[in-house]
Amino acid sequence: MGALPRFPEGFLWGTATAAYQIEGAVKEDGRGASIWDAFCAEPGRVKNGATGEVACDHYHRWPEDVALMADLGAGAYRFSVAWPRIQPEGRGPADPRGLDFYERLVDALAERGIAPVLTLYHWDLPQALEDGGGWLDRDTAHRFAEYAGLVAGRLGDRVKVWITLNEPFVHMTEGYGIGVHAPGRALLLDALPAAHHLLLGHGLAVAALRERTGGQIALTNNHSPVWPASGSAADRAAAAAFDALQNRLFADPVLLGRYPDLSAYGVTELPFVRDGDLAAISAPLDRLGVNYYSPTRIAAPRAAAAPRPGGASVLSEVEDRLEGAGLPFEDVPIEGYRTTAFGWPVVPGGLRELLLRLRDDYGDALPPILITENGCSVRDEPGRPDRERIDFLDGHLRALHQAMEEGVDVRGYFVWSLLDNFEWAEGYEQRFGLVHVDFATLERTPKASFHWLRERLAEQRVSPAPSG
Ligand code: IFM
Repeated sequence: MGALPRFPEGFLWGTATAAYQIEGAVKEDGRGASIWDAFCAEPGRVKNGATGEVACDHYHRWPEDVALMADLGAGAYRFSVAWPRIQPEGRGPADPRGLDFYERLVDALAERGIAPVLTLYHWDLPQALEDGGGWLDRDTAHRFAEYAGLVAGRLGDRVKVWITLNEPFVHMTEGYGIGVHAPGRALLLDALPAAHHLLLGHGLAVAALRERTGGQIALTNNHSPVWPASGSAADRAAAAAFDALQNRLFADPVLLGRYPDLSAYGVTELPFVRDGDLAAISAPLDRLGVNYYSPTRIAAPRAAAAPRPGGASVLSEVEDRLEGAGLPFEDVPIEGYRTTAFGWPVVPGGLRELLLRLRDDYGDALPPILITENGCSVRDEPGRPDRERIDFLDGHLRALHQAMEEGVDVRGYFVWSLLDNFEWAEGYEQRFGLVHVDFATLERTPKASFHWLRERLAEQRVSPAPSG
């Protein structure tokens, strides 16, 4: 291992977090309820009954977290704003206390020379909007643009990059499609209007942001190279169908102004799309945020579902429902790679493959890319060598550099995550942080990967590192 190849001058190096996963203080300073507060309160939804009520208590400990970033030598920080802190009911005037909190954070980052990269929506919809239909309701897109305007009205002069949405694919499928995330709705393909309204919200927010900021504007998708399980025509068709959902549904409308072919799902018309929507959705972007974790391996669905061993866990119920839904693909394990604590295969080359593919598929329509999330969960404790995370980051950064050498325009890389945090339905079991958090005492302890990255960032700044 050792020094990384040299990345270009001005490349943004940062860490990423999200409001509900770290802030806590869910009832403080007028914050309204979010769909995640409601979801966590439902028994059986989140492992061990965990909630984001305290999380990392970042709402109070943010100065310590900013100091950690400065110590790391990071040049940027990607965080998200909790919509219910700004508009507790999802509409109407902003609560100044919410804006004050993020203003203090942004100013403290600037004092340390850390560029703020602000995500407006990382899944914490105000519950009041969900009560009115959430993202299934077109009005939520308009409410989102209103909220974007309020945040940009206060911070438009200071935020370098604005990301409208984080991973709308995950939000739609897990939140509205199969219900393992908030708001816990299991509508399968009837969740598609949520996809369109998220995209419309993105497009309307871009317009609201452009009026109020000269900062760069982006959307973050999570992308995954899709590998057919075999060379058979059936497996290749299944992989193409899955690709349309995971990679194209939230990228084609934005970059190309049209929806991908969803006929494999029996979807040939999208009655909720109105005239002018696609023009709003495809407003030019300055950056595309790409989150990468692993490839996906896809096979044609089995003709008859084999009986599933084991009890009726939430997950097996979901899988049974999916099998019954007649989807045109089946997710199959990737073998032959090490896996993270989550069980995700570690495939650094998948990042290069994905970036080359985005370039080839979208050509001139592809804006410069920011890798807005990449990282892994490790079963770690302070004092452990944290070798797995170091290997993961080293391998992925080398693969990223390779893709850049092959001509993909990437301008930054953000490790998920700065801190161990609330990992959604997994509660606190999956630890993604460069910094260990003891959830009993909230003490932060930088891990070996933090120290490793600090050294690599220092090398990038001070001397030309050997390439190759
Ligand atoms: O923790 C999540 C994050 O909120 C969105 N992207 C993937 C991460 C790891 O699962």
